[in-house]
Parts: sequence; structure tokens; C-alpha cells
Amino acid sequence: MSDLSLSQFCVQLPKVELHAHLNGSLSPATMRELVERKKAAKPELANFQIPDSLDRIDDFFPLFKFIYQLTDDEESVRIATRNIINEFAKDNVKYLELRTTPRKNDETGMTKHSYLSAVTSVIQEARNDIIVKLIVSIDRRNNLDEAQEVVDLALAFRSQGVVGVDLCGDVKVGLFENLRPAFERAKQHGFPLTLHFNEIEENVSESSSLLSIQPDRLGHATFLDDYCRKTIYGQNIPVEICMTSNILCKTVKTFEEHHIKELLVDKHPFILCTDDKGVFFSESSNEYRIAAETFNLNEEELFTITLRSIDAIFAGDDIKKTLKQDFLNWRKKH
Ligand code: 6MZ
Repeated sequence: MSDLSLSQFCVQLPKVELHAHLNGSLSPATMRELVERKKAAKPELANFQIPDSLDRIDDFFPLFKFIYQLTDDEESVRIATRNIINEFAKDNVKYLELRTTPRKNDETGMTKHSYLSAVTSVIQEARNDIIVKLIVSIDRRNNLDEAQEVVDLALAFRSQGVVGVDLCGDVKVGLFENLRPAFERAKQHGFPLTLHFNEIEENVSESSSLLSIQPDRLGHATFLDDYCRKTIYGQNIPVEICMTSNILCKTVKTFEEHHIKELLVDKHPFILCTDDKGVFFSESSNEYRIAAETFNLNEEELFTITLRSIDAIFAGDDIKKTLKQDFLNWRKKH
């Protein structure tokens, strides 16, 4: 198809990113920019560095205690969101579903509403190189009232680009069953659902509960027993695959053993995603490169993966149609 190196091809390939946590996507440059804004009030922030390796997934979630100090007011949230969108656009991501957990900060006066208002104001800024939508996340540690509040916010900001609801957060905390009524209400209102699913083996015990709500997509789906695989394949639920994230969080041992290999063999739909590109130092193009190098995928196969990802987006059919046409036009030229 082209004379480009694999890395160059993966950058040029038009891509869809469907699993990117806003606060996990802050690049080192954005972190430095926000530290500059905050360091007079909080000098200790200047010393923090994202580690380049983690011993286990339990070391991952505490990192957000630092990152959240950088995005604790509306202007910082706007800067972070704008920079993240610019970085994805530069990497030729043409459609981005960012996701974030509404958060308040009493010291700065930021409320969950003003937080989401800041994020959605930026995603709505008109640009012609990338379409951006938002998924609001319910954290596993939320209680039911907090989860219902997220659904209220999703409804309030629906006309400003909110397209779905997510279950995320520390994989060892909380139970989906306690939050189920909030997800059911979101579904009744027509919001598609994506759930972080079986990221660690201990989560398998709640898989029937998660699958019974009939999610529209699943994040990770690392550990699948026969029941899970049969259900996910039977309902054709696309899986958001985050290879670098899984390796760095040590939930998967090697790229070669990554569970994407079964999906490739079984031709089950998946989307290559970054998860937390700021924490894991990996852009969307890099995830395509890793998949290609690990599983010997050629340019045509990479193009098919990105084209098929469009079917899994939460935005409407008009956007799907336009994206497909744009991607096919790109292929004709390359
Ligand atoms: C589960 C994750 C995650 O929402 O503040 N998050 N949840 N599994 C993962 N895999 C590694 N990576 C990120 O972004 C940060 C939040 O996203 C969730 C965590 O709850 C984290 O606090 P927002 O924008």
C-alpha cells in the first residue's frame, strides 16, 4: 500500500479512539504546563514524576491523587482537554470519545457541573480535523446516589456532546450490582453503556452481573471464561483493547500473549485504544504499531481494523457514514 515505515504509516492512518480517560491522557508537556500554573500555591507538585514502570495495577490508581491536583479548577480542565484533543488530532485520530468522571473541588469552587461544563465547552470548539464526543464515567467507588448524579449530569450535558456512560475505577473496589440502577436509568434514557470488564481475574465473579445489563462495548475484557466469551461473541459486543496499558499494569504478561490474539483469530470486533496515554506514554498510532509488530498485521489489515472501529462509536449514523467515507477516501490516496 505505501513506502512508509510502519510507525509513519500508523501515524498517517486515520484512527478512532474510544477508550481514553481524560485525566490519564495528560501528556508530560501538559503536566508541566499545569504544574507551572499551580506551583506557587503548591510547590511540592514540581517534584512529582509519572513513573515509567509499575509493579502491579494497585500502583496505578494512586497516581491520580497527583494528577487531580493539576486539574482542580475549570481553567486547568479546559487547558488539559484542549491539549489532549490537539495531541490526538496531531496523531490523526479523526474521531475521539474522551471519557471522564465528574469531579468537584471545594477549595477552588469547582463543582461536578462546572467541571463537565469546562470539558464540554472545549470538545464543542469547532475544528475540521477531529470529531470529539464525551462519555461520562461512574467510578466503582461511587455510591448509588453519586452514580445517579453522574446520570443526571449526562442528561444535562447530552446536547453538548455526551454520548454514553462508563463504569471505571479501581478494579478491586466496589460492586457493579450496587450501582446497577444508575446504569439501568442511563440505558432507559437511551445512553449506550461501556463497562470496564474483567481487567483482573478477581473481576470474573461479577461478569454475569455486568453482562446482564447488555453493555454496548466492554473495556479490556482480559479474562474471559467460556460463559463470557459465548455471551460477548453471541451479542457481538466490541472490545476496547489497550495493549500498552495492560502490559504496564501487569494484567497481561507479554504483547504476544495479549488477549487481542483470540479476537483476531475469531474475527470478533475490537478497537485499538490508549486508555491513559499520559501515564503509559503511548499514543494511538503506537498502539497500532505494537499490534502490527506483535501479530504481523499488514497495512491493509490495519486499515480494516480502523475502518471497523467506526461501527462501535456511540455517535449517530450520520457521523459513522461520514467517517467511513473519509477513511475510504484516505485509502484510495494511499
Ligand atoms: C479502570 C481506569 C483505568 O475519569 O478522572 N481509569 N479505570 N481501569 C483502568 N485501567 C488502567 N485507567 C483510568 O480519568 C482518570 C480515572 O479513569 C479511571 C480511574 O478511575 C481514574 O481515576 P478521569 O478523567
